[in-house]
Amino acid sequence: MHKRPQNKLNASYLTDPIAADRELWGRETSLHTRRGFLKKSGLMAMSTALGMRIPFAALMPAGMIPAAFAASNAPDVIPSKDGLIVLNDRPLNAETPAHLLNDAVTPNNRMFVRNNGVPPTNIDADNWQLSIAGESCIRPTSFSIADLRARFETVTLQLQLECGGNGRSEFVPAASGNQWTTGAIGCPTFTGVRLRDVLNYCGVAEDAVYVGYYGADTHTSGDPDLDPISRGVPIGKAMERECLIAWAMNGEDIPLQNGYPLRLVCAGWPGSVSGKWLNRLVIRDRVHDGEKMSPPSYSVPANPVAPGSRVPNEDMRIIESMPVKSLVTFPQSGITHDFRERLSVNGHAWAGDNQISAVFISIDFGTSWLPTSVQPAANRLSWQSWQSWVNLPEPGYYEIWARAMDERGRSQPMVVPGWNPRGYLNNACHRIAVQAV
Ligand SMILES: Nc1nc2c(c(=O)[nH]1)N[C@H]1C(S)=C(S)[C@@H](COP(=O)(O)O)O[C@H]1N2
Ligand SMILES: [Mo]
Repeated sequence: MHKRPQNKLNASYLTDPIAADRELWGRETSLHTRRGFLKKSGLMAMSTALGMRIPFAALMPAGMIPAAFAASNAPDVIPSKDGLIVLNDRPLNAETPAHLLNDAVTPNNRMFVRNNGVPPTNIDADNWQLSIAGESCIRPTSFSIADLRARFETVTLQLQLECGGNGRSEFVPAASGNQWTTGAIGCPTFTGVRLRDVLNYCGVAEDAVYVGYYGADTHTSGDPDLDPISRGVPIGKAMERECLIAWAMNGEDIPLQNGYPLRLVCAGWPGSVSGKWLNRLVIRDRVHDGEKMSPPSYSVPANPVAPGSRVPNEDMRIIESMPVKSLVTFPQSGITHDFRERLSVNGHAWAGDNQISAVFISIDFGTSWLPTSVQPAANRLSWQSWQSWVNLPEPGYYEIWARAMDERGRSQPMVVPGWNPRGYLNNACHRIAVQAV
């Protein structure tokens, strides 16, 4: 495999009109002259490039170019993964195009892969050991997977995992790291035992603060003394009923790239807290200090900063619950549709530790919003599916935008929110392109 070539028009241009301009027309034309309206020449140029009219063009916000231009290249191939886009092959990082996430429960072959190091090989699941230790562990113990099955109640839950850097590609100035667009999210079912049952069995001391994980993957440098990643969660999160030590995904062995044979699943928080190839947990009397646990990793400025700022580590906070977000998973961006027929639209929405209260869609660049019907979650920390339909009034270019709101009334921004040095937590509305004919 190879590194993907940069898309000529990558998603960051969606929010950088000058760069988009330069890329599209070979010069800086100033696409828009006043807030909310495209300059006529820019508008015509866009319509020409799209090859169709934009009926709601006057409503298109400044600083945006059509979502149609963000379509990605043909996917690379990863064994046992279907149509995922490889962002990096060493370590392997691959995301799922939105239209391949249409299932209510994400299939194993469509679950994104985010590796920080090199996965273990020659895994012997029958002899896999998980040790529980740490300063605040009263009875350090080691378990085989058979021990876990025998000693604790087995539970199956549908749980959303989203990388903290999902959406990073849209930040301007660009943040380094995998340039995820929208596909570092999935919501399969996981089967295993509750983390808290195992921790309680091993005895959680009064002074316990955090639970950290270690996995069997190795550092890309090959140095055996370095961990690729070792993160964790505060003890309060670890003790929630939904935190699992899982050996199955959708009723099958967890795929190798997703942590076979055992992984931690602490859903609703950055995916990085859900350790793969799990072989050791530590109950800590302090905030866990493993690799990528402290700022600037998986941290954002405690207070908003200007784009491009340098932020000292002491001014950063570790990310906890992920923000409200949604995807349009049907139709696929770029389709052609007969404008006389209504168009079904559906997708999913999730909100970290919280529930979704509503999802709205817009076909006029966010000027008006239509309600959708939102399904209840399978269980806490599972995404919720939504359905709706639209009528496109006349032939031309349209975008469908989705916007979710959580139970606390917080909704997604239409533009990329708070710039941060590492490019985390972009929960801007998902946009797809549709051509009505
Ligand atoms: N041992 C280990 N656990 C890990 C990682 C890793 O590289 N090694 N990556 C983390 C990150 S950053 C994310 S987003 C999720 C991704 O899970 P997935 O690859 O199953 O989608 O796993 C987390 N757990
Ligand atoms: Mo991640």
